[in-house]
Amino acid sequence: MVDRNGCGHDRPVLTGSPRSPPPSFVEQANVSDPGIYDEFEENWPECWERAADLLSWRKPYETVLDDENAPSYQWFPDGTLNAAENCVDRHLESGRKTHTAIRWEGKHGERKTYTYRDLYVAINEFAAALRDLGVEEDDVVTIYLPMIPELPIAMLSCARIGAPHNVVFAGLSADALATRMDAADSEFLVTCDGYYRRGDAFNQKSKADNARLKLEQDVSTVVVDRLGDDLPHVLGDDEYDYHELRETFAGETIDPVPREAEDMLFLMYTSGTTGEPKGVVHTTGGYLSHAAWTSHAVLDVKPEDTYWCAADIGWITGHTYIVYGPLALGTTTVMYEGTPDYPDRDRLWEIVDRNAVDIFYTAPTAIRAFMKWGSEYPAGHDLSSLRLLGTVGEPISPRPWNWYYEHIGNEECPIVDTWWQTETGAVTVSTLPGVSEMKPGAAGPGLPGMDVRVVDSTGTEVDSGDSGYLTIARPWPGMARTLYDGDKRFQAEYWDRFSDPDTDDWRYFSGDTARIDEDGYITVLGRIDDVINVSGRRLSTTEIESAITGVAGVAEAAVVGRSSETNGTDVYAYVSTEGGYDDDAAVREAIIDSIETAIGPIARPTEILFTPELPKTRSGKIMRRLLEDVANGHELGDTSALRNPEIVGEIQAEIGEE
Ligand code: 6R9
Repeated sequence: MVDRNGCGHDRPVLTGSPRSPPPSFVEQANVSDPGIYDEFEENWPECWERAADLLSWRKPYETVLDDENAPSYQWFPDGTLNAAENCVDRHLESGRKTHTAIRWEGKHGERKTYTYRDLYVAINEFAAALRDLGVEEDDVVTIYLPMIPELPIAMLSCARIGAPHNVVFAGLSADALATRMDAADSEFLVTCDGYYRRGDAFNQKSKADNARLKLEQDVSTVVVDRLGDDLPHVLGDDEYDYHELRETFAGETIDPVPREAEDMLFLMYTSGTTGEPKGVVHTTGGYLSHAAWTSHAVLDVKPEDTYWCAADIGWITGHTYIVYGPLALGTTTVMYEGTPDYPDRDRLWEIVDRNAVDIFYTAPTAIRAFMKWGSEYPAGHDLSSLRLLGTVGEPISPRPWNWYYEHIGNEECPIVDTWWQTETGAVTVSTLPGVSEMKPGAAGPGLPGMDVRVVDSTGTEVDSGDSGYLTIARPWPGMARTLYDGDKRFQAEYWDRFSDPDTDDWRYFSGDTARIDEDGYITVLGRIDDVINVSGRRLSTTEIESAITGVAGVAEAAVVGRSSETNGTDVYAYVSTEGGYDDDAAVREAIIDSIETAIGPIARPTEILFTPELPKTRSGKIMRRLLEDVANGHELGDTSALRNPEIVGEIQAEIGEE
């Protein structure tokens, strides 16, 4: 742990004071035996049977891991199963027919509840409809839907008939949809007329129509009517109404297709280093085992819980922790259509209160927003049902961590800071909430069975306290198997950097840098491209950001490099302050002081620019690369994929005035 100040208070530290899991949590935790780490270690890879055994297999597997063709590993390769059967059918058989599977909270206060039986009926009927449209096993079905129940229904219907789904986040553009459908050779699309954004009806179908015009292949399209009279639409050739299809196939049942464990369950496009999206391939047996296991061991999900992962299903977090993990365990998963501040900034806490949510999982960007809005919003609601909190997606620095712990968890809920990626499928690095001490600012050690290593540029493990590249030296069940555009790119993107094929020594490289402490806890510092070189010294922009966000009054910060004749690169900081703090001069001084204290004068920014907001992607990640272009006066690329594109112009105007 690094605490250069010794005193704490509002000073930046990389990790805060450790906290033990509350005894009341440990008593009831799914996993509370610290021996689990040794148990996995001594019994690897068979230890992963614990994950696979959370599922129902049609044909039991005999082999756990086949590493013959590494790094194309195969997990449980001789077993067969069906993901939809695991997420739905088997819960009916175990007497949970009337248990709520999905609780949907609509943007304007509408609510819908799907029991496991309702979900069963829906996915059978829609699976029958898809088959009737010509979808065969292994055909890729693209789903372009916002957070409405038809999204998980469509995913599970595809899984039922063995058709891999390719969910494209609803907020992405027509071009992005077309690129992904083209790359995946997808001839089927499930979309909707539109959805509500803020108060307005937003036309989704016109984006889908534009995408289809760009494609060479014919595309059969199913349209869900979300908006009714608020946005009338007409169906063209080869377009079908979802609700009519459901009526046509009412009462129909479709036997779940047994899939080999290694058969593709879905495809998910994510951004890569080259700008060409990468189609990450996930399989049925390994992915589902890892999703279920981590929901059980890390998120402590129990069938009787009401569990809420406040992400969007259009990204991997929603796939694994809104749909597959929780439903495989037979729990109640909450799905929320809207934004955290609509109609007011207490919307999420109102939902937690009314549904007596047990587990809440969100992203640091949301937590920083809650902190900025003020603790009076959660304080107005009864959050005592909460038992566990989680974060994912970005590093969380100690200040927001502590705010979350105190104001949402009432110092009674452990927080799991879960590091993972689209490519890892499910959580890879995190504490086990019923076992491990938490260190605010550090995600934790690798999960049992994971071999996470922080290495230098030669692949040698760094000493504790040092930083390096975050790699994984052993395979795991939920790992991506390949990229849809080929094994070659898969190997080049993730394996070539640190592996030695001659000795069959395979190392997965995450693209992240991290520091590891004496207990093996990992603090993610950023992507490799977040490292800047100032006067020959390597600095992590994330580390500087952590120092800035440790200052009272600061809400968020993004640090980028600006080319400089003297230093090679200068530190350029964008900062947004909390409401109520408008004395920029005082905050500026405190920021400089804080950075100099945490890292040294070398990291002192040459420029600190105050802005009301930072530009963010729709999944909430700060667009640092764009800010870097702004700082350097470069021409900007397409900003339409941002959640708040208008802020970029405001920042440019501000810079221009200086
Ligand atoms: C699940 C998800 C992956 C990248 C990853 C890393 C960052 C995710 C994090 C974290 C620090 C955490 N990241 N979790 N950084 N602490 N707990 O977000 O997948 O969208 O593919 O992003 O997100 O940089 O490499 P994905």
